[in-house]
Amino acid sequence: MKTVLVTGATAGIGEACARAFVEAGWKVIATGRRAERLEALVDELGADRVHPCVFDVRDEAARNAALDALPESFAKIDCLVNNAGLALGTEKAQDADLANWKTMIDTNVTALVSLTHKLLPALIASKAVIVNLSSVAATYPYTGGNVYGGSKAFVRQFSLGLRSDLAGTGVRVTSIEPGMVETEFTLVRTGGNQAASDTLYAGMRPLDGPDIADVVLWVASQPPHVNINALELMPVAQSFAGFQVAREG
Ligand code: NDP
Ligand code: 8X3
Repeated sequence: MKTVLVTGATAGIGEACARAFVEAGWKVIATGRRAERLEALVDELGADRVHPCVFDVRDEAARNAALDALPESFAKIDCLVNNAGLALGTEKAQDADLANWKTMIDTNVTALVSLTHKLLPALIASKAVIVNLSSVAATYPYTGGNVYGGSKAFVRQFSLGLRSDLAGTGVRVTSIEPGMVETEFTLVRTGGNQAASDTLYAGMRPLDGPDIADVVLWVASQPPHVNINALELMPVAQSFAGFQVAREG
């Protein structure tokens, strides 16, 4: 039975990935800060199939301690899903809170590369699949996307660079780049504003966690000679807007 490590499995896309992989016959190492949600996943899916790891991905000591303490039955990792991440704020750069910018970079960039670096020897040994959650925001800028989009552009380019470095190892790397997915993402981004989240997704059908989990599982289930480099997806109801022009006078 194969094992996947999913960061940010307490909500949204990561939680859906945990369920989808278990249903497909995998074991899951599920990480996140909210211990009670990970325990609920263990209760639901079984302690033989889910190993909970409670840590803040930005906390190097806690992260390394949890990874060093994986039980034998979860120690060989066949797939890493770097999913934990967030956006904070929708303000223009000139109005943004620098602390929010630093939190996004610490979580979406620094923690992701640190966890990946720690696991790389094991991932090479098992010829694993690495799936990184980027975003359409990596490619298409929008007002207020500033550092969030920049962090996801990093994730996309880091994924492609990893592919290059890992040539010949059998390790595969994929950047998944979704548009609007209704999860706790907007609640987190707006500091807990449920009305703002509801308004964003009102009157249209967004993607949901299971939609993305299906794609992640499909990527991880390809035969060993197939690498999906990058995969961008959106709800049908979401598409592209034009450039803006700041006119004088
Ligand atoms: P959710 O807010 O629903 O879930 C985010 C997950 O990340 C939670 O499990 C949370 O766990 C975890 N997480 C966040 N910060 C930390 C931290 N410091 N330490 C540990 N875990 C952390 O959002 P989504 O499921 O939507 O987002 C998942 C990924 O998908 C993110 O990288 C996001 O950027 C990306 N994405 C989302 C899109 C969307 O529209 N929703 C579109 C494109 C990409 P906990 O709080 O328990 O620690
Ligand atoms: C999340 C999608 O469009 O809100 O990455 O940036 S978007």
